[in-house]
Amino acid sequence: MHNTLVSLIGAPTDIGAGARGASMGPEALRVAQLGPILETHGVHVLDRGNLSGPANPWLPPVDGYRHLAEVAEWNRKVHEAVYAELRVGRLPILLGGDHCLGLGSISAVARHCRDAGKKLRVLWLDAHADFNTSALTPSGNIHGMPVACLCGHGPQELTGIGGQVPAISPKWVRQIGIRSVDPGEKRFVHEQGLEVFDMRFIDEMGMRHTMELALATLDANTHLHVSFDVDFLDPDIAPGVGTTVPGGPTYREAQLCMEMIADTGRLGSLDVMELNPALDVRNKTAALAVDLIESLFGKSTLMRA
Ligand code: B3U
Ligand code: MN
Ligand code: MN
Repeated sequence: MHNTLVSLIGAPTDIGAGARGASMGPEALRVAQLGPILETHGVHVLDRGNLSGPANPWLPPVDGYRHLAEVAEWNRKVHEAVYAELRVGRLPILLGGDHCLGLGSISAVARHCRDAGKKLRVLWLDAHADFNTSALTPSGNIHGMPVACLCGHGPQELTGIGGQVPAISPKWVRQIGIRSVDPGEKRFVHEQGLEVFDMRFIDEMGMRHTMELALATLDANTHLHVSFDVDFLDPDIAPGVGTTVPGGPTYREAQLCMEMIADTGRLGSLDVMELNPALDVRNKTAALAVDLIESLFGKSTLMRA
C-alpha cells in the first residue's frame, strides 16, 4: 500500500510552455475535486495551496532558452516544496503548471532518495521525450528539456538544482506513450540509453506487457515517481493540453497503466502536468485526470482484495 498522507502543491505557471494556460491547471484540478475524491479512497489530503513565482514575460529564446531565469526560479521553489513534504513523510502531488517543473520535483525526489538510501524509478508518461537541449530544441521552450536537465545536460542554473549533477541516471527512467520526438532529440535519447516504450511498442505489445516491463525489478526499497504529462493521453479524450499529439493511449489503456502502478504499492510522488484549461472543454480533461489519479491511488472497478 502506498503512503496515504498526501500533500497537494500547486505551481500555477506556464513559464516553460509554448502555449499560455497551464498556469490555470492547479485550480482546474481542484474544481474537478481532486482532494475530496482522493479522500473517498482513504487518503488524507492536505492542500498546501499554490506556490508563487515570476510572471510569464512571453519572450523569444535567448541562447536557445526561453525564460531561463524565471524557469530556474520556479523550479527552485518547486524543489523546496516537494522536498519539504518528502522529509516529513508525505506523498507530494505537484499540480502543474507546465512540465519544465518536473525538474524541480524530480530533483527533490532524487535528493530525498539519497538521504533515505532508497532507489528511484521515474515513470515519465508523455507524448514527448522532453530530452532536448539548447542545441537541439526547435522552440527554446524548456518544458521540452526537463529529462535532459535531470540527467545533467543543460545550463547550470537548472542542472544544479538539488545540489548534485546529474540529479538522476537515465537508467532510472522509463518513458511511456512517446510519439513526438525531434530529430536531434531522438539521437540523444538513444545515445543516453533511455528506456522508451513508445506508442509503436504499446500497439504491438499492449499496455499490460509494457507496464510489466516498466515496473520490473522494483523492490521494497524503491521510491516510484510518476511524472504524468496529460498530453500522454489521446487528444480525443484529453483535448485540454497545449501540445496535443494524435494516437495516444485510450481511456482503457490509461486506466490499466494507472492500476498497474497502484498495484505495486510503491508510488511515492506524482506530478500532474500540462493541463491547460484554456484549451479544455467544460473541464473534462481535468475530470479525466482526476479519474486516472483515483486509479493510481487504488480505486479499482472490480472487487479486488
Ligand atoms: N519537442 C518539442 C515539443 C514539446 C516537448 N514537450 C512539449 N512539447 N510539451 C519542443 O519544443 O521541445
Ligand atoms: Mn512533457
Ligand atoms: Mn508532452
